Amino acid sequence: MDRELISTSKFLSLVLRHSPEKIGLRLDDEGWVEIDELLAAANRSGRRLDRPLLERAVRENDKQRFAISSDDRRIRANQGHSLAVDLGLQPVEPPELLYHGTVAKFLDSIRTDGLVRGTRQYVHLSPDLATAHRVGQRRGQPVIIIVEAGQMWREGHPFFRSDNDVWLTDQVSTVYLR
Ligand code: HQG
Repeated sequence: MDRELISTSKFLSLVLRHSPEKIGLRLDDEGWVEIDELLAAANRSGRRLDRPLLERAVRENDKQRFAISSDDRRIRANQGHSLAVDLGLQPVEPPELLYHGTVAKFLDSIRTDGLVRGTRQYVHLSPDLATAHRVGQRRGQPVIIIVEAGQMWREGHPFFRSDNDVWLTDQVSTVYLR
């Protein structure tokens, strides 16, 4: 992604995951917003954004963070929300192991409390080591935690997979961490 797309992706993440009210928007219960309304609100707030740029930011997004509705009128974030939105995801059996990228300074707390979702709606888990590595790297030297997701599932913990292949669950107790 070039700089303009990265900046646009960050703006869309802020508005579509966390703080739509910052530009005077409201998401519907499923996290969608009308694209025309989003463009108008963005421009009113001083953000230059038009439909072609928005479409590039969705299409060329490195993590496919956003989705446009099938009628081309609405947009939402695929995951990462702190707002309570219903993504309509059905529980799905995860692979035996999933991965969580973090940094050393959180480990003591994670060993005590397990993985907690913090401000986000879910704990986010990666399907492979390389992805978890990239997630951890956002905060410094990455540390990877292995999650016994299959065992969790068999013991009744729901898992969801977002449209961009991020695994989501409510929390991970220490007994499932390696
Ligand atoms: C840590 C990005 C202390 C956790 C990524 C993480 C992902 C604890 C941080 C997505 C803890 C939360 C989510 C505990 C967890 N004590 N710290 N008990 N349990 N933590 O950003 O998973 O680029 O909310 O390890 O790629 O890092 O935004 O979650 O370090 O997919 O699309 O608390 O966000 O995607 O941080 O990242 P975050 P995350 P995007």
